[in-house]
Amino acid sequence: MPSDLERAMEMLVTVFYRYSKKTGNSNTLSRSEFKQLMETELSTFLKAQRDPNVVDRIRNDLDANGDGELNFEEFVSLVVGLSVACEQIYQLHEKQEQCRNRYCGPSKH
Ligand SMILES: [Ca+2]
Ligand SMILES: [Ca+2]
Repeated sequence: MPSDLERAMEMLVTVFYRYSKKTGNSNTLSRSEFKQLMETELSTFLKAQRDPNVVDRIRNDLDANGDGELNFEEFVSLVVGLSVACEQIYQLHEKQEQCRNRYCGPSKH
């Protein structure tokens, strides 16, 4: 039975290939494949963005070797970046909880 982290890593690869296999090079995401991935898998994140060109902007940032396609390594840096942002929110939330517990006492008696 795989651990949560092992499953998460496997899912990352699975999701990447679900989109990268659609057209052209099956190991890389083209512009439209990446757009589909973002719109389907990260729709909440996308909706929070005001820049209508955010997908293209992110894609340009991620394309480290400048070949116009995103390989798995390039794609993963997006996931890492978003995970770090997510962890910061988590940390903030934890601190609020701690703060509340310390100053207002635990909510359940
Ligand atoms: Ca492809
Ligand atoms: Ca690339």
